[in-house]
Amino acid sequence: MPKALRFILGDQLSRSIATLDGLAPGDVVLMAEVADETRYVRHHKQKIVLVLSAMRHFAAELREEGIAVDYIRLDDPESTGSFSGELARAVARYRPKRVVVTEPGEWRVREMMLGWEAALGLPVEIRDDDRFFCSRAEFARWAEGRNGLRMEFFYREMRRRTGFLMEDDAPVGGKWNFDPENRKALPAKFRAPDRLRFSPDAVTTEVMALIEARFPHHFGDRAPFGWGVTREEALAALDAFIADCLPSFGDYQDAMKTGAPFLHHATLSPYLNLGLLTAHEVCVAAERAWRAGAAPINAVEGFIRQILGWREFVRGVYWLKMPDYAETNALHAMRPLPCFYWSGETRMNCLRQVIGETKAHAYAHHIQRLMVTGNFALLAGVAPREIEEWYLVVYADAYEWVELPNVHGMAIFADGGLLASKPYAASGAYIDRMSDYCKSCAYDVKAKTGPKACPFNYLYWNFFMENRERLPITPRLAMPLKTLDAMSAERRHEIRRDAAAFLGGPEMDARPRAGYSEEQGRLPL
Ligand code: FAD
Ligand code: DLZ
Ligand code: SF4
Repeated sequence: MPKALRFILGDQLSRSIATLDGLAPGDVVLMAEVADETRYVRHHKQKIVLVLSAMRHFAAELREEGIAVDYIRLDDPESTGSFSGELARAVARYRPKRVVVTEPGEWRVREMMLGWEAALGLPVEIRDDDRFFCSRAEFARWAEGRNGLRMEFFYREMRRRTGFLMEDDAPVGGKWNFDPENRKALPAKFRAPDRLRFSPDAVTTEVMALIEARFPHHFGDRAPFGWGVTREEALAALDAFIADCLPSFGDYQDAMKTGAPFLHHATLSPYLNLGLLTAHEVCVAAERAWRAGAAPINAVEGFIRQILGWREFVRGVYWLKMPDYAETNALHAMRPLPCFYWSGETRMNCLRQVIGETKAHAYAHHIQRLMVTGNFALLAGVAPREIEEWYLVVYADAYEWVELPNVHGMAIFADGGLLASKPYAASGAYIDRMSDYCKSCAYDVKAKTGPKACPFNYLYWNFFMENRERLPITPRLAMPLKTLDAMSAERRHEIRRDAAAFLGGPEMDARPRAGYSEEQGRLPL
């Protein structure tokens, strides 16, 4: 009889996971591919392949160490299809004295976990997930008594606490934030760095065939699949990023270019979120590059801020505010998600490019997510649940703890300003400045109204007219609101007219089109 049954979930693939602390001879590790997790949303095919292949490799590595692993595969005919069901079956098989788990990344799974002790009739120890710099309790203490939660202040606290990029008690280079030096447009003759991609091995190829057979209608292309599925590959991806991309990461952080989906971005989020890399080792590698003179401070500070700041901050907000957080809808957004989010078929070239790359790679970088697909959903007033589900489906790195605050709070302002001080609303001019998309678009980015005008232009002003009373009073919105107030009645009328025509027109069709199967969309299971 094992003393402990240790249950490791699909995004807990770290050898240092708390579940394995104190592992003793005779203990059994349980891992389970379960149907419920593969379809609680219709994940991108590459996301499921990545998770299941990484799980299989992780189990094999534990076994090589001599650890007893009971691994349930998706096609196991006896499988109950759920975490709770598979744990109950394993408890019946092994009759352990206790179950050990680490807290999960999603509220819905935590609710499940809290019921296990009573359902199984034995102790279930839920351990803190110590792979983060800031525990849930520490974040709650930091947030207590604060009027607004602002990432920048949290980040400074984390820099002090961890010592990253600090000299004594001061930030290196004399500033906390080097963003003013970042975010340049790409030079005309720019060539994106070559990126390390991984060929599917036998395990991944087997999972790809399984996923194609079981989920042929899920969103996204199954191939080419270039993600790493082991810790060794994730470490190679980290090394390649530090050497080839980090030096220019800051400069081109906000740039977008047709045919260059990854640019200088890390593409490490799927590995971080699965547990194949730790946030700590990624930040250490970046700081080491700066100290060795291999990358400038604006790049390294900008990169570390994303991980030590934003990633920890959104997780803190998620656990502090759930479950009510997901229910807020501060801007009363009610529109269904247009069909083109699934098909990519739209005349708006920026959206067509970003959705196309998302289908091809289960990836888009931050500015594409925030300022193209997110910005459009914000301006068009897409209902929070509809757009949140899309983001949870389509990206290889999407788990609710990180997806929800980024979409609900940052992209669509549905939390009314808890996470961001103002909505990230932008007109076509921003997209034109940061990308080459507008040059090949059916719409004219310079035209403000009329049938050829870029929809982002009139939707932007329509957004401020529609939401003026719901927006926070902040100096950061002073400029657009001043311009709006000075706008003539005639121009306001034109904007409202064009916005209404567009929002009621064919681009916004939310019904599946001819040749576009309902199965491909987010429609109920
Ligand atoms: P880089 O740009 O190279 O950044 C480095 C690392 O910083 C990332 O790997 C990531 O771990 C971290 N990071 C950067 N920004 C954020 C952020 N805002 N929140 C959390 N971590 C951050 N990230 C996810 O991991 N999962 C999601 O489901 C997700 N959904 C998003 C939805 C929207 C609408 C927006 C605006 C952002 C979302 N992000 C999400 C954050 C960010 O866009 C991705 O982490 C990033 O694009 C991943 O690519 P990268 O590894 O190349 O990142
Ligand atoms: C995302 C995912 C998928 C697609 N499949 C599995 C699975 O079969 N088994 C598993 O343990 N985990 C899977 N996951 C990751 C879980 O959804 C994730 O652990 C929870 O959402 C908690 O964050
Ligand atoms: Fe997008 Fe407008 Fe530019 Fe077209 S013109 S690519 S719709 S921003």
